[in-house]
Amino acid sequence: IALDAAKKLAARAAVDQWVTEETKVVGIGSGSTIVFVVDRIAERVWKEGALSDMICVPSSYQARKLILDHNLTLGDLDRNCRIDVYIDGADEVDSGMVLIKGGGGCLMQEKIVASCAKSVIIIADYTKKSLRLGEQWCKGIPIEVAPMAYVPIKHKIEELFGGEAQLRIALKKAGPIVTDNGNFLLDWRFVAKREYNWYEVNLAISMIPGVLETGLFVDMATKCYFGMADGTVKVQS
Ligand code: DER
Repeated sequence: IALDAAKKLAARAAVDQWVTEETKVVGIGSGSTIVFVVDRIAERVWKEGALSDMICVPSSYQARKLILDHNLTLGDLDRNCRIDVYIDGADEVDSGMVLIKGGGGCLMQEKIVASCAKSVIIIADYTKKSLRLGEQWCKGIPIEVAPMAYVPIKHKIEELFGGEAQLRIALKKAGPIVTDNGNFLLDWRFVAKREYNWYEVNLAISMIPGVLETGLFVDMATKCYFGMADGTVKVQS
């Protein structure tokens, strides 16, 4: 089946499993797969008259617009910081459920909102499922950095862990990508053959002055739903 159909299968399975009448606050991730999640929630709200007074907390301007465009109730962490379930995509999921996220450049807000949720549900098509990080996703691990510090941070990461960290340049704007938070992004292409302890890598990179957040989501996912090429949904937990 087509990738979008696989994404839709994963999204539907996750929403129907994790968004119930008891769900008061749901965190909405960013990217292309999450669109199918918001579509399904809206279908339940507007076609089935279900999930009344449920609040959706966005993880980006994109997620915020999705919520508004579907006339769902918009919330924020100021008023709704106890989130029942956070649903989001991923760029890659390894066998230990370590995630690479940030392909869409929203990793900082995604990690913040995810950290406020009781359950973190990841949805993806089959191309995101790997044994080892880097098998499928070749664009590197996104890292959100203060604009003034991207060069020293780049050097520090390469000294510590090898590989190459590249400033993410915009396609439809001259110059670097600027995130929703006004920061730059480095994409760190790590050494594929090298054994990394991702927990330690995440900590070490996070401690470099000027690093706001990494796209390594370690020990954060509760369950992952993969839409498979044969039309089935595989659940990893
Ligand atoms: O940028 C992000 O973190 C997105 O959630 C990404 O990881 C998944 O994007 P996709 O659903 O478009 O593949």
